[in-house]
Amino acid sequence: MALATPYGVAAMGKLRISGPRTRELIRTIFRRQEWQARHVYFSPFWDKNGAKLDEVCWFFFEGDRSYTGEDSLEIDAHGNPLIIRKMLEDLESRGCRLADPGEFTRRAFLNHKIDLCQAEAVLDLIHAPNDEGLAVASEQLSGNLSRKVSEWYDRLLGLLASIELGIDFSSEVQEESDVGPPIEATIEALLKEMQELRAMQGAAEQLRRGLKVVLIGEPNAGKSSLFNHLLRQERALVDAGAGTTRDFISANWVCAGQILELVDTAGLRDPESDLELQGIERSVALLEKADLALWVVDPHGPERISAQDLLAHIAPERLIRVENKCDLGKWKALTQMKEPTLEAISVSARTGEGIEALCQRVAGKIQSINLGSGPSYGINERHASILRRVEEVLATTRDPLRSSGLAAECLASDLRLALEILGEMTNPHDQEALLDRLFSQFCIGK
Ligand SMILES: Nc1nc2c(ncn2[C@@H]2O[C@H](COP(=O)(O)OP(=O)(O)OP(=O)(O)O)[C@@H](O)[C@H]2O)c(=O)[nH]1
Ligand SMILES: [Mg+2]
Repeated sequence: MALATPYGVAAMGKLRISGPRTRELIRTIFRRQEWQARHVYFSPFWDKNGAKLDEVCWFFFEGDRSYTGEDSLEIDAHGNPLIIRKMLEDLESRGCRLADPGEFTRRAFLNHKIDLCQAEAVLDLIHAPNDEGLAVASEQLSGNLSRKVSEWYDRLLGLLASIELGIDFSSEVQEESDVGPPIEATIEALLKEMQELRAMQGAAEQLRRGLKVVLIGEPNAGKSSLFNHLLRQERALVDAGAGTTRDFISANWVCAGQILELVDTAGLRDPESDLELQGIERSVALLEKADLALWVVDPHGPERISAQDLLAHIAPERLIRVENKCDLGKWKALTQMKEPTLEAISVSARTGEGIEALCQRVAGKIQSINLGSGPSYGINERHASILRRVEEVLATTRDPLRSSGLAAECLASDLRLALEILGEMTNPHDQEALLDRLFSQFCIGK
């Protein structure tokens, strides 16, 4: 059992229960002997001592139609943490146990409701920071990667079967005998497709991570003020003295329909202490990792940093010059800027002027940086490593095939090995350790 919604005051709190004793619980908690699966019921939740804890909606899923593959019960209670706690305590006293993180999905996998690629997609779906990430995860949950793997599996199996049946697979014979493309061509095609999918890993990882937007600039330019304004909360310390921010701070910033990681950094200048130097080094390291940097400038003061200084660490299309404190008057016209090629925008972190335009500019930049790079499969490190191993086996098979030919037994044994490795995509060997690692990243209740 678990609370599937966040703990705290809310309109509703959803409890999930899964396991063979679910029906028995329904009989005692709801005092009902008959009910239909997947129908909603509204009734009191009676605790073990006969007290009514709440009036709830509940529905039952029979094993073969549930998320976990076991009899399951969902209870929608009023979202008061006191009610939720009492219910959980009561369920515990009736022999239920709190679920581990991801345990419902783990059971779904162990009961063959989903394969491992789909279980990974559940995690991606819950954490996707943008629409594209949601779309890729949703496709994977509905089985696009599993289908691709199963198609490769069938093609390899077909090759193996033809070899084991003793079919001559030399090119000339194949052309005449109409038993499919020559084996070398099939292996070549498989290798190409696998490499193409594997190449999507970088873009897929980026989708999972979300984009990092870093605020950078000289001390006192107003980076922390802008950080707070964009987040709509007083998150970072702001002060009239220079060198206020020492260590970087990051927070989720919802902009342009995406969850971005916004990072406030220590101001760049000649450091006055070792501690400040460390902070500045971190700022530069963050700039190098940034998907986008907002270079915050106070145009009313002397500018000691030039665009060239920053462009040594980040590409120009990823840098926006933000001229802050425009409420004090635009002292330098944008056209008189030292770096006319760099995009600039005028804002005030104090009054909010120009912030909307800044958000739109950020959204446009993100679109143009990412355009066309969207992966169609949510390839992760595990998938890539399996594909790499399969490709190695297939490549060692293909090379002698090209030159001198390969004995049928060797070819068959290579193909069997490739099949075994590929099978790990959806159904891994060393299950326990791998599942522990995967499901520990889930929330409780999923
Ligand atoms: N008038 C005006 N003052 C601002 C604006 N933004 C920031 N300030 C002021 O500028 C000073 C420095 O602001 P911070 O946000 O701490 O600047 P910072 O860039 O984070 O500085 P460090 O952390 O020292 O690098 C504070 O006194 C702010 O109130 C603005 O848009 N207009
Ligand atoms: Mg600061």
